[in-house]
Amino acid sequence: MRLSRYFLPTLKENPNEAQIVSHRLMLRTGMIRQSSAGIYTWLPLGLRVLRRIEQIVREEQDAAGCHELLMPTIQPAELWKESGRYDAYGPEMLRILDRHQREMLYGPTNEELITEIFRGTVKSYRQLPKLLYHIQWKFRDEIRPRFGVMRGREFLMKDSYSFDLDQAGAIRAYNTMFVCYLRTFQRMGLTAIPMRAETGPIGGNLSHEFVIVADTGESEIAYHRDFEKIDWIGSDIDFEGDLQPLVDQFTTKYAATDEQRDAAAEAALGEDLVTGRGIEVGHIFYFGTKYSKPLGATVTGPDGEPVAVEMGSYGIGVSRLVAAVIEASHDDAGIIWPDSVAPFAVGLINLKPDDAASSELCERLYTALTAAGHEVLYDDRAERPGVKFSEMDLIGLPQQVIVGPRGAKAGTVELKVRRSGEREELPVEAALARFGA
Ligand code: P5A
Repeated sequence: MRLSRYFLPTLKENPNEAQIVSHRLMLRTGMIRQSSAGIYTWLPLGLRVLRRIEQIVREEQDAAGCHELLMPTIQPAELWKESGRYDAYGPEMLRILDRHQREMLYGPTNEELITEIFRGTVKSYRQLPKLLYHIQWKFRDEIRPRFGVMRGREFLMKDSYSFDLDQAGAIRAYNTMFVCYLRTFQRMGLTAIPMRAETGPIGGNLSHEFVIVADTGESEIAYHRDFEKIDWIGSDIDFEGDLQPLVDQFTTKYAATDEQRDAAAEAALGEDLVTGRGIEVGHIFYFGTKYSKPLGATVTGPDGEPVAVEMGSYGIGVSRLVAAVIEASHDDAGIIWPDSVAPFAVGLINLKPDDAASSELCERLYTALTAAGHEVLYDDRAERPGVKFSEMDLIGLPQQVIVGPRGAKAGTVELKVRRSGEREELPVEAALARFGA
């Protein structure tokens, strides 16, 4: 991508309305624009990151045996009256009348809708278990939308739903998602700590929040140091096998929110206790028959009798994760994207586009890197070098390739690693070899 043709409306100054670093950096780098309170447009750079995060979430859901579908954003109120949540959800729900005066709503979550789909299609226990998910926009009329996409009113969620014949099956599904979540966040370079949680308006009696550690997190947390070993969950998980022992390794370790903290347990941990702040990026629930009973989602069991199916739901804040990754990975100069979610892998800086040798070399590098499968953002603009350096650091691409007239003449380029700041001058061929090009 040539920066001269791209749409990257960066801001020189820190926007006043942004109180936390991710919100500030997302506005400054031209990733998002506010449309109204808690509602944002995703500009090209932001959308790239959102899509990459979404894709990691999707791949890990698929690997866990979850099947993707896409439910609508607008739902009929009747279903929510059937479950009893229409009134219970209160003013957070955006209620809409269509032209026939029918009551509709913009979905804040989809338990009712998926249960309706299930009850109309699955009739026998032989068709179980089922795990379904979608990645769709939600609307919650939050009383205090704030911190940009961290707590928006419109936000992108991945929500999965499990259907099982009995509680043992439902717990298996819960464990599958539990492990799947650890893998998902790990791929984004995040340490996600599962914490016992309240079930709130979703319901049920078993629930975990997945919280990542960041100084600017909304809530205080305390946990066992072992949670920082994020690679203690391998990539070769057998989702068909018994995941309970693995889940137990996590759930038996100390992890507590502010309200749950236990002074005695913490004293016992001694050096192993870590305190910090956390951001909730995922939340899973087992709620049994809370929706299947009132909505009549039953299957014929092995003995021929109807059984209300056992359900759970499992959410990931996809748009929130974009901000959460930034909270966890930035410095004074700007964002530092982990490779797995970076909007482009390489930033190519042409320090003097009106120098023929520099521009020729840049074109060659751009073509070769792209051909080797790297996404390159090429700063070909006629801007001062200082502006180019600081903007490239600000948007935080993992690798930079810097070309100036002196190097172009000598056949060398400079490589810079954004995270460490390490710089190295190399012959062009050696630099290309680093990228497998
Ligand atoms: C689980 C999936 C649910 O809604 N129903 C379907 C269940 N859970 S939840 O905890 O309420 O939300 C799941 C995740 O969505 C993110 N999230 C938000 N992100 C941005 N802005 C918001 N206002 C917002 N509200 C929830 C969180 O990451 C949460 O864990």
